[in-house]
Amino acid sequence: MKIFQHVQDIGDLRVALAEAQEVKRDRFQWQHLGKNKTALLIFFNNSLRTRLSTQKAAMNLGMNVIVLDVNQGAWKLETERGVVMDGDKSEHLLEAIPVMASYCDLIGVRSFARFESRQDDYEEKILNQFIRYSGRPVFFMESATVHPLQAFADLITIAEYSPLWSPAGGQTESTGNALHRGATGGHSIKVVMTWAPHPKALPQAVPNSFAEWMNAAANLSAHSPLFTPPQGGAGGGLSGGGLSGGGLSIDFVITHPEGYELDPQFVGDARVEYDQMKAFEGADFIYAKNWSCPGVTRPDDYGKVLHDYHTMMDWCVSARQMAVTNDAHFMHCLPVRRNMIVTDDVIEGPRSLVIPEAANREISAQVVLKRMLEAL
Ligand code: SN0
Repeated sequence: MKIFQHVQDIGDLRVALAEAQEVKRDRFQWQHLGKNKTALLIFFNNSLRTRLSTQKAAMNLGMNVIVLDVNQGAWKLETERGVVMDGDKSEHLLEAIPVMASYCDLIGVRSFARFESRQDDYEEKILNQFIRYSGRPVFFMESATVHPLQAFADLITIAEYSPLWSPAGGQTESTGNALHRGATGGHSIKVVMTWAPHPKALPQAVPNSFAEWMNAAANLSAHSPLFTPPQGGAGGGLSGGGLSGGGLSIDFVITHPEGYELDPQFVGDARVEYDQMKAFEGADFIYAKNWSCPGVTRPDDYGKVLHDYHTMMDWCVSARQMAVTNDAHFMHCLPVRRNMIVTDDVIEGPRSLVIPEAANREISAQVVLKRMLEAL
């Protein structure tokens, strides 16, 4: 793997999920791969999980890690060509990238949407410069439009907490939900991504990637079982047997107020439902996230918060909405603002998965770094 940006970069999701379980079984078995190799993690924005989990994943693989917080001690970087650099920016990204690349073997970059121009953000101007000028494999650690390490961890988490899936050291049947009968004769799970209020304008990267990965998983599972639970529990991995009923399929629904329509390239064939309560009915997984206006149906409002959040508080996920679900699990990528996105009781409740979901960030990062090391 040379670039990790979109779901297709990881290849067959069933293989990737099996590899994730293999990592969980013994995360230190590939230390030879990373020996004398260096990962450089570059942050233009804040991070807790991405920084720690990616660093840990690289260390599990025997790598050295260098972390650079561009805004804390590095020269301020100019990103545009043709600018007379007489302001506060001392260095150009076009020199900084090849220099940084000369000290490492793999590069991870975090650079959020700037909301200055929808076109610049959706063209991935910054990350594409790293791809073009570094000559190194580049993995996206939340770019302007995607957060694939999060979405992969989310998929791993959904697989583990789905009915009948019992990976090594993970969940057992008893924690799963009651089963629905799916259209294909197997069992289906309903996954609902819901917008929730927030005081600030947040990027669309997390919902974009979650939608992209869920659609890919749903499409795959419509044709053949996506999750084939490992038999006997202990082994994990590809050799697992299938479910007699044909495995699990995914019914994916997105709910948000009008104006927050996500980019069609990510929404794909997902069902969009503007009535949050209706969307929640019978759900097995609730995935909450705020995002600012994607500028799809309201181009002039790109990157804006569309309404005073005080008027949107009925979208905050609470016991009221959870009551109409199929005893759904609650998920959020974190950091989460309590009693804006979700109430204390729901996030602290027995169906909340936010901690195992965050723990799976180490696993998704390790699968990605392992694939990149194997391709060096
Ligand atoms: C980021 C986002 O994309 O929404 C990172 C999530 C992984 N979240 C924030 O910037 C939250 C900031 C805040 O003040 O709540």
